[in-house]
Amino acid sequence: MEEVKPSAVEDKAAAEEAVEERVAQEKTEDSTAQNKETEEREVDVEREMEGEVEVVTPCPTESHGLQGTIKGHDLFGYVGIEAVLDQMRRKTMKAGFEFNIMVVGQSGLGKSTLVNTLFKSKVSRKSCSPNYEEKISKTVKLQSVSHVIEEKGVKMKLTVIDTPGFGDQINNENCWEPIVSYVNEQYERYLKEELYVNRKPRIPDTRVHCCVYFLPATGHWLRPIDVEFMKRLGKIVSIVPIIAKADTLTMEERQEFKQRIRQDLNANGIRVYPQTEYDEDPEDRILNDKIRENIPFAVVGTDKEHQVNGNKVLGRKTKWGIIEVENVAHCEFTNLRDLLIRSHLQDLKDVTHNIHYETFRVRRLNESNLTVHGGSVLCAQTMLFL
Ligand SMILES: Nc1nc2c(ncn2[C@@H]2O[C@H](COP(=O)(O)OP(=O)(O)OP(=O)(O)O)[C@@H](O)[C@H]2O)c(=O)[nH]1
Ligand SMILES: [Mg+2]
Repeated sequence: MEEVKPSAVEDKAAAEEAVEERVAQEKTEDSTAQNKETEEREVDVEREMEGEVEVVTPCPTESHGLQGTIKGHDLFGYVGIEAVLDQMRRKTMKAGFEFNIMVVGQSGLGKSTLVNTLFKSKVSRKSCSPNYEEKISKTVKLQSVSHVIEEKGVKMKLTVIDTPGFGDQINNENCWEPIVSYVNEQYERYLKEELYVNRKPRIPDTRVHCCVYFLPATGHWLRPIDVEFMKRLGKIVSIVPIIAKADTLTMEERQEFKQRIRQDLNANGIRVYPQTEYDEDPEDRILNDKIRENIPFAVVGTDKEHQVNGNKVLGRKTKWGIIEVENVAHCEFTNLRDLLIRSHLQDLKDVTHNIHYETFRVRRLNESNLTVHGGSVLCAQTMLFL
């Protein structure tokens, strides 16, 4: 049996005591450190509240002075930038917007009917009214009628500028002149408003955003009056040529006529909307190329509804059946409506402002020998009023 020496027992007891002492000391040190840390954190919070400490949030991308794009997945959480679209939508809905459309073509080509079909309301008065007083004169005299159309809370002030009498005279020489003058007068008006020192928060916009030119469905080619009109007006306004009363042509005649018109437009250097040079990006180009390949749209207008297979459709009833205006197999009315309202309305306004009005503005300011440096804008305004 092994003998336990007293000294060994004493040693063990002493060692155990030392361990216990060290653990106790460590515990005390730990709690002191914890207390210190807590105290320090409290001081930080206090200083932060007093604005003394700058809290720096780590940045996911270092830009080093270069412009970078921080995409949604790089953000720490939802910021809400996309809500700006709702804000813009709400503002536009409150303020509404203006759209001014001009219709040009010989009497009886269906201008009023087509505008009423486009906006599904009586926005253009038909001239074949039995009331003599209401009969429109047969000289080129421009008439503009405005209506506020509201759909799903969005208000649009639509102005239809009619040109009764265009091309109706025996001598149609210079019959486009009143129309050119009207378009330029609206630019002039806008320019004057822009040059005021105290401008209106919103300048009333009477500029022609689109000119729909009605070609009679002759099946031949462009007439000299069509060429002359579109050549001149194409430089100052967005022109959309259409074949009116297309129900009078067979499908083959329609295709041939369209082809011939496109050739004539090219041969005469006529610029119609949408112009290739104003396409903003490749996506725009693809969409607009499809439109360009298909112009002028062969359309049919009506203000009557008929029953077809139990559904009410806009159409023209003949002895042989109903020509459905909104049926793509019957005519290209929906292509025209899509272009003017559903896909390109804002672009038509942008092209008017950024291209046509801008060209006019530069020319007018140059003509008046004006500069727009600093205070000389006032001088521009004074001179334009003289
Ligand atoms: N076949 C056919 N007739 C149409 C079409 N659109 C209109 N019409 C008819 O053509 C006639 C003249 O239509 P309007 O819309 O008054 O023609 P407009 O060009 O406004 O005539 P003005 O105001 O005199 O310049 C009316 O009897 C219409 O019903 C169409 O697409 N096809
Ligand atoms: Mg009319």
